Amino acid sequence: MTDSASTGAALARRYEDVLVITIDHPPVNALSAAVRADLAAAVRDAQADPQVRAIVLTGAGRNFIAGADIREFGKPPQPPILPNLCNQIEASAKPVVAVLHGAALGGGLEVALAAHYRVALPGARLGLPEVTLGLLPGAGGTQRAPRLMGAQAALDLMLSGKHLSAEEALDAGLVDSLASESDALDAGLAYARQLLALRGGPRRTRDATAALADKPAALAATDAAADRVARTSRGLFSPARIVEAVRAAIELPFDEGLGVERALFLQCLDSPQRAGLVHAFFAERETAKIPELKQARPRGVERVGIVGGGTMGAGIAVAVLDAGLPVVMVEQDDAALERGRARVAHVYDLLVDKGRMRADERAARLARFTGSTHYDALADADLIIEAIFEDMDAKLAVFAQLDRVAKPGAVLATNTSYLDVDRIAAATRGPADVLGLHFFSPANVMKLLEVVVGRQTAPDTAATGFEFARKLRKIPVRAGVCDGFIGNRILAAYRQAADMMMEDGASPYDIDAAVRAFGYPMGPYQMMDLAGGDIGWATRKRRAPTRDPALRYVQIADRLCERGWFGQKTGRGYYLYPDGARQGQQDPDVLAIIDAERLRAGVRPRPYTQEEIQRRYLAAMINEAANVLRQGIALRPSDIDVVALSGYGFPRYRGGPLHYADSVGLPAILADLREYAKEDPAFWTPSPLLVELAGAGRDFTSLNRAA
Ligand code: 3H9
Repeated sequence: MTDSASTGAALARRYEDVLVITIDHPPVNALSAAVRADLAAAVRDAQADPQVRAIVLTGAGRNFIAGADIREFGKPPQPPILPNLCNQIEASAKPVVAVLHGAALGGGLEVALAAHYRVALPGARLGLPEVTLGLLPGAGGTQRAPRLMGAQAALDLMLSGKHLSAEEALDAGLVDSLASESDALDAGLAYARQLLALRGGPRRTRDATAALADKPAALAATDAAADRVARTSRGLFSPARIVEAVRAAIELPFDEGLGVERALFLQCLDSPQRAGLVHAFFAERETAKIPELKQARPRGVERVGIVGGGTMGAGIAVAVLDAGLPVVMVEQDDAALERGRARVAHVYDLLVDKGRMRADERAARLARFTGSTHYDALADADLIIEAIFEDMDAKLAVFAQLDRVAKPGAVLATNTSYLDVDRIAAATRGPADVLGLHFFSPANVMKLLEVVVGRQTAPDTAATGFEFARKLRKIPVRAGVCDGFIGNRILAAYRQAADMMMEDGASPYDIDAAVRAFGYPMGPYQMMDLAGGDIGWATRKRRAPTRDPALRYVQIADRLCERGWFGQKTGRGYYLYPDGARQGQQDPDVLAIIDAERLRAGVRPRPYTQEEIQRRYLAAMINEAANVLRQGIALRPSDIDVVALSGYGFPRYRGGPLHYADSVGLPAILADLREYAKEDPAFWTPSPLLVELAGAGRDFTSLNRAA
């Protein structure tokens, strides 16, 4: 090292004839305006400095560069814009080597593709995940990636948003070499010195021709991708634009292709889908910021006990085993325990059969699993999760046992989806140690975890729930105690709205189609058929004595259940499933039952447009969400959005119900609710929070900022 010239966010330091530029912009070196300006200045200065013969680009901390600064989207662009910076790097007269470690994503990878050589360190993750934010790689990525890896592989990378390991990136042609050093500076200097020794000069990606040499094959790959996108992208805007940009890379000279990319990028940037997806990105990172984590440290969790080996218990066991923790499962008898063990093993068997897991990995996970029919086996557990059926008395009996056997300081959790966690906690001598951990089925797959904090739950117990979720790579959302917590409580409201529309004239098929057209993967009646009508039926029967008589009760679901039509598992529900078909067919008998119910209830059916179905469904959802927020059951609006997105199929590009409400405008939602309330004030009365916000000209986003 000889001298040093420091800028703010990009530090330039010369090591003899090699200038190392280190992006230093925590937490992830995102390419903010300051970073771009500093990087541009450092590259420019290097051209003029006769002592510099090569440039190494690297990132400080754990990552190279995680991409454009997502927080700048939607604000006026500040020069230099990233595509120009990439062109400037590529135009350097001195060779530029990018050393990739940690995340080299989006604009970060695009900077690397504009460099002349790329070296990846072990553990590096490379990707162009812009599609997950409603964008396309807009700094030359759609033009340079196909020139290095071919159209097919580039399309796969950009349309999936997946990350490649360093080895995969080498195989794909995205990087030139894997470093054996784990230090980015050493690796970069070694590569640059070798390059200079071999008299290697700039080698520009824009000039690479080999990967696109077979033009008919490249065009065929884009045609196939266009077909696939049309079939599978469910209303998403950016995937088709990505395909268009890659086609330009094949057909047009480089600079013209860049022009096409820029125009398409700006279209994506302006789209409401981009706003929804970026909202979802940040919302998912906000949920873990809870007051309890500021007040207390989580307790250590090394051993986990699970009571119950049914679908939920087994799914939770798999999630815990996958996180590298041991599990002891307790069931009431040997047969039930054996079924629980078999369910766990079955998940891994399927993965091995599909080639997604090696047999030795399966064996290692199962080796961490033990079972017992005695509660005493839980004496060592730091966290015990009860996952038995939804019956308060049965749960109270389990918690009485846990109270007896759990070691001091163990956290006791219930996986109930709606029962009163405070009542369960009160059955123990240590209610401060009790919380709810509401997993979603299949528990080893679904990302959402509602962490239910009861009246007496201690801060360190709540913090432990969040830390445990992090270990399991789940998205934890803090929920207060109420019937159904956040997700199921809001679900009950919009299902009720759907049922009322069904009795008033819309068929379940109309409602499902409208909800799918909004962007859900399936409608509420398809969902009920999939989950099994018997579960909801049992709940309704249990709740019948305490049902609010002022609320309308639609009995159509009960009529189907009385016939044993529980959905897919019985071959019919709202739909028919002949010969075990997964895709349901409309059932005239169901329509006849609905007609009979309308007669019985004295309802004269009327037609519903798709738009009206969607507006009522969403209005019910948003109104209940506002009540959930007002009562402090959710900490912030964006937490509710995350619950809907990651647990209930709300279309991600719409950002979640409350982001959607803001985009429609709260006065419009309120006007709908007031209109519907004329028919049925008990159900449709607007939430006082909604009235207040709309009256003050505010939106839900303003509450996010305040949270
Ligand atoms: C793009 O590049 C467009 C270009 O093609 C064209 C431009 C013209 N910006 O996730 P973490 C924050 S689009 C701003 O918890 P991890 C994040 O919010 C971009 N902030 O850490 C969080 O903040 P806080 C394409 C960002 O270790 C903190 O960093 N790139 C950005 O679990 C830590 O994040 C992507 O889509 C950003 N780009 O995971 C990559 N990224 O602490 C997006 C993160 O206040 N990022 N933050 O809550 C990721 O996938 C993950 O953050 C990463 C680290 C894997 C990097």
